[in-house]
Amino acid sequence: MSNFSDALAENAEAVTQVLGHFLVVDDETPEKSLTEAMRYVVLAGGKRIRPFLVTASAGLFNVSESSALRTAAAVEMVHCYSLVHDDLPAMDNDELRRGQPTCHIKYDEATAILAGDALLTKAFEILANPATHPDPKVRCELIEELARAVGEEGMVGGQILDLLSKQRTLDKPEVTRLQRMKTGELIAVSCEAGAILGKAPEAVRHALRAYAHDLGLAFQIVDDLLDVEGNETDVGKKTGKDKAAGKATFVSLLGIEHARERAEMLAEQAARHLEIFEEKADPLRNLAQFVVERRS
Ligand code: GRG
Repeated sequence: MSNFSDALAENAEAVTQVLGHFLVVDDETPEKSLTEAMRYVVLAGGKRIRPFLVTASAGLFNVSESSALRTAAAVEMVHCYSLVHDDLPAMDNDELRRGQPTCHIKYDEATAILAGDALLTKAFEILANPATHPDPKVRCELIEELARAVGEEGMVGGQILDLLSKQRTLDKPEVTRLQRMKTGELIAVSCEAGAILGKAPEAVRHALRAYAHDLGLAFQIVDDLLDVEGNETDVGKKTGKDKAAGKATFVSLLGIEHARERAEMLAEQAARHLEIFEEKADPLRNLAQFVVERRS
């Protein structure tokens, strides 16, 4: 697994450089505090799992490094926006993220809202640029799929279900649907992005979607486990929040042991969907294992 950690770190470094290149602070402008806040958010680390999914899936289809990294950076910007808005007082009201003060604590609430908004829109600006892919149809499809994954049918819809879940305890199918929307759809589009960039046929895309579906659920179960078993220093954010909020999670519904077994089973199942890619999909197989073994 240490080779995989190196590969993840190397990819994270490459994506971080591209992110930095897209967000340059112009000291001459009065609005520079907004760019500073955007940089603070995206350059704060994080595991960069979604960008890894983009570049690993792009690697299956001989996509150029520059196309893959630009798309990976756009996806990470959307992820970072969601974290900034999720941490706001109106949502989860968190003060720690990736081991450092959340954006609204470091700056202020208005700046955090605007930094999130600007990261979301910047992501689509990057995808629309011909430097991301010469074929406008490919760029349109990337934009459409990402927008669908993070809008009301996906991440934002999942977030409202999550907020509403404080009023009523959800059952297992409801929690599964919520999590699939809130975290699963962005993970799925990250996997599919490589196939879109590589103009891959539908059967191949179907296999990647099946992998991503299982991976997304495994990821979320481990996230729930970390909320119960992890500590603030390792996880980089406050833990024990789900129980305090009285929220139904995979852990509250299945118990710790069964939740862990389910996550491991899903990661194995995810890897089985990759057989058609043979050893070229090893980075995606290793990621599935990493997701269930992670401690942060
Ligand atoms: C506010 C529009 C809006 C959406 C919020 C995804 C989301 C919806 C909120 C994030 C809050 C959260 C803790 C969700 C659970 C799963 C998750 C996305 C965890 C964070 O992702 P990691 O572990 O984080 O990949 P890093 O920091 O490594 O990038």
